[in-house]
Amino acid sequence: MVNFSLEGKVALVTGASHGIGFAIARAYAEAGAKVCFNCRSQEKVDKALVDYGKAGIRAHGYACDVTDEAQVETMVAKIAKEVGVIDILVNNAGMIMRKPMLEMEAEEFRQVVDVDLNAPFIVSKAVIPGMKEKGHGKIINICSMMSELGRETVSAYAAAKGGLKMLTRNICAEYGEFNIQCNGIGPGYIATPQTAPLRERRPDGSRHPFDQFIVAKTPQARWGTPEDLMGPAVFLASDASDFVNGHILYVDGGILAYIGKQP
Ligand code: NAP
Ligand code: GCO
Repeated sequence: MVNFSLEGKVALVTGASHGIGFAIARAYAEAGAKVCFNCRSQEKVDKALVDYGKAGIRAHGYACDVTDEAQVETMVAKIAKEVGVIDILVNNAGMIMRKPMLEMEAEEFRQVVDVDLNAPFIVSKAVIPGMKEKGHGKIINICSMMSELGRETVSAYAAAKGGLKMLTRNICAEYGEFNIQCNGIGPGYIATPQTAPLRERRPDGSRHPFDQFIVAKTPQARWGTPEDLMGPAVFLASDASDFVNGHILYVDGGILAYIGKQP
């Protein structure tokens, strides 16, 4: 029988105080995993722990800036001591800055790349030794439509998410022989705080032009929800995907397959 269970596995989902990360962590708990998450402040960790509790999940929360190698190494060691050696890592923490390149400072570009690309390298590098020792591991990088497509004002984010697609393939290449599978999930446009500005109603109550654009570009004619990502995330974390490696699974309602509705 195909095994989708995560019973007895230790999962770390970064940046999972809410949004996509929270939904993936919830799915993992429901599939039997021990769930760990981080965000940047203890205050946000404490608030998220209440939210996990309300969802019936006993999560383990850690304050950790994923761009800080020392903090990441400390967090991974604490998890190993308090919960167990990590079997499943989801590099979910991310940020976006929407500005035309000519208005973006180089430091701002670096900041986005630091969170969206350097941090998945740092966290993966911290957890792979434990996975090698255990003889198995699952790494899932949260990529994006921008891993494949450009769009005005998101140069740093697209560069980082494109790089994250290739980091995914490189981890597959280097650690596949140790029974570590590294894949990506490429969400389409998902209704979370990150995309709230793109869905805000106009003062006259009409829908945001970008909201209308995305619905026209999506064959399923709707924004995705964090819940749409739960099943794909469980699949890629489970034994059912043991021979899937270096793959980016797009969960986008068909956007990448579609030229867009004729106006
Ligand atoms: P979100 O609402 O912006 O949440 C981002 C999370 O990342 C927050 O919990 C934040 O934690 C955490 N984070 C940011 N920088 C961090 C750092 N330096 N260290 C630790 N945690 C950090 O994002 P979302 O919409 O749920 O998206 C989650 C992931 O999916 C991101 O990688 C995003 O790029 C990707 N994605 C989103 C969409 C979409 O349409 N929403 C589509 C494709 C891909 P704090 O609580 O500390 O701020
Ligand atoms: C944007 C959006 C997108 C989504 C997502 C799409 O400004 O275009 O924020 O980048 O976040 O990455 O897959």
